Amino acid sequence: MKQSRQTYPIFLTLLIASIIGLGNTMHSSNSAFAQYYKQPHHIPVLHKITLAVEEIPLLGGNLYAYKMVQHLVNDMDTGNTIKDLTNNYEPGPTIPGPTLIIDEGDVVSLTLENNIQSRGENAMVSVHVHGIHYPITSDGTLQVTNNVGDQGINPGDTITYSWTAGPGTVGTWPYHDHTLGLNTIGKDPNGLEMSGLFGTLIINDGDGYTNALINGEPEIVNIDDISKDVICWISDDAFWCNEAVNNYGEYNHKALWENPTIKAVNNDLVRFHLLGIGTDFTVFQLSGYEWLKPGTDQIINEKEIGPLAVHVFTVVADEGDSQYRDIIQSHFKSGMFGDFIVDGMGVSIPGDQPGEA
Ligand SMILES: [Cu+2]
Repeated sequence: MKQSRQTYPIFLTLLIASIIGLGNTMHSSNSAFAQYYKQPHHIPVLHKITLAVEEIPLLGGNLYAYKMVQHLVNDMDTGNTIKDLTNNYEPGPTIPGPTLIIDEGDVVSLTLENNIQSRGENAMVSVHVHGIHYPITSDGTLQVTNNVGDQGINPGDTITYSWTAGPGTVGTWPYHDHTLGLNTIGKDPNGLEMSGLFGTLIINDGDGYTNALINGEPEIVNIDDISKDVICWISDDAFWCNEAVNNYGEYNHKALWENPTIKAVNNDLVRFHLLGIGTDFTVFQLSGYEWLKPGTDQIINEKEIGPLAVHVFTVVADEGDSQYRDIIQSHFKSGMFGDFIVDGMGVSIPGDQPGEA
């Protein structure tokens, strides 16, 4: 959202906050959704989410993907549904899987369905998540790992996991299958891009702020003012991306697939979430841009990212064309780059889906 973006030098923010209290001064969004979902004094909600695992038919069942079946936002106390977000997601399975965006303090009840049909009974899938709190019974791993039981499901079954975004869980986190993957004991997360079963959980700061480099200065920005979140998983040979566009406090999710053309509108705040997958280290660049090393005021313009490492930064979109890329020679030569174009529309163009040229 471009209207009335406000940023605050950190010293000024602290000064204002100390005088009149952080919550009421800096919130610019007025949609009804934002009032319960994104207010600095966020009231925690219960997300009732159902994901399904489906085969991507293009490759004859060799690839799998998570699909959003339902996302209800419920009142924590009454259980009543406040909002049904289901239609904001892609209707079909995507790689990466649906991006789950919640706030610190929220609770998630995640039900997984297994719709794999081509492998008989032999296709246990699960969701194992990082970063958020959960009981050992919601680990999504096999008994050999968790010592409790196999926490996946065979075709036709469902399983429900319980997550709590307690204090200290703010961040961008991977979720992924831990039972179908190439490693039969489910212990090694590397190589999961071969199955396609991975996705992203974003836990936003309960106060609603993050930091960004604005006109060369570190600033605190309102998460409501971020126009889009771009999520790219960096495998050994491609960027697998999707995005969540902020539509007045509600996110519209779009699958961008492999090495897409990412677009934004001039001056928009764009938050990138990069997650490593596979076995190689990559060195990420976004040509012409600098950003803040997370948690610091240090300005950087490239970042090494290893398997299951996460790197998040926010930039101001600057008119013109630039390129996101992995500058490791062998990766770049194999096509690990794409355009980041800032124009008047800001509508990203998906890359190839699995099985396409
Ligand atoms: Cu993991």
